Parts: sequence; C-alpha cells; structure tokens
Amino acid sequence: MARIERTLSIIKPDGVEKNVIGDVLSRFESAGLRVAAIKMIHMNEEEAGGFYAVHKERPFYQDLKKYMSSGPVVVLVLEGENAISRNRDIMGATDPKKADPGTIRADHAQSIERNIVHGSDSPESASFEVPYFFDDKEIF
Ligand code: IDP
Ligand code: MG
Repeated sequence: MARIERTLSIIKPDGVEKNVIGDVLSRFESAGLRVAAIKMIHMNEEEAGGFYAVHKERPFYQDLKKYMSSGPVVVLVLEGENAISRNRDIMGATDPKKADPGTIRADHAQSIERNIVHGSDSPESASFEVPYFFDDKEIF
C-alpha cells in the first residue's frame, strides 16, 4: 500500500562542492517527490556526530564527522508516496561502485564515504532525522 511519507535528505559537502544541488533536486522532483522543507547549513563536528550517533561504534565514525562538517550541506524534507524507500532507490547503494546505473551515487559519488547524499533508511530514522534539522513550522 502506498503511503504518504516524509524523509530526511542531505546533499552532503561533496555534492555542494561539485555544484550538483540542482541536478539532485531535479531527480527527486522528476520522480514525484516534493520538497517540503529546505535549507543550507554548515554543521560542526558535534552536530554531525549527533546526527550520525547510530554509527558511533563504527570505524569510520570520526572520519564521517569530519567529512560531514567539512563544508555546507543542503538539508531537505522530501514528501511523497513511499518517500523513504523511493529516495533510497534514487540515491543508489552506499558504495558507488555497487550503485545501480542512473542513481545519484553511481553518477556523482567518488567513494563509499564521499557519496553525495544522505537519506533516512526507515520510518524510525526519519522520525529522528527530520526534527533534528526542522521545526514543524519549517515544513510545508
Ligand atoms: P547510507 O548513507 O547509505 O545510509 P550508512 O551505512 O548509514 O550508509 O553510512 C552512513 C555514511 O557513512 C555513508 O553514507 C558514508 O558517507 C559513510 N560510510 C558508510 N560506510 C563506510 C565505510 O565503510 N567507510 C567509510 N565511510 C563509510
Ligand atoms: Mg544510513
């Protein structure tokens, strides 16, 4: 059953640096996902670490905090039918070498770390990640 969902997306520092914000947004819109909230921010390591707290025991956590705080990012809320899994399909696999052709990561990502976009992976993570960056009154 199709459900209207909201999911948290981030165009990561490498996506902003590569000047592909418009391309990424256009892929979401073309797939029928609607931008319900959007802003550009520059996280510090603590904010990036809090966002990725689920990964704090992983070997890549310190590098991930540095990468995600290395420059500005675009955070957005996408809304649409099955938005969480559809966004993940549009993004492609974490490792761009394993990402399907035509996905954002296959087309733009340089490594398993610097992989252009983030997307909530479940309703539970979306319900933590959306309010991490947005108040209700910032989501339309
Ligand atoms: P996801 O972004 O596809 O959901 P996660 O496993 O949740 O992937 O990992 C979060 C982020 O941590 C990845 O997008 C990537 O930037 C980084 N990452 C994941 N696995 C590795 C790794 O093996 N080495 C370095 N960085 C990694
Ligand atoms: Mg994840």
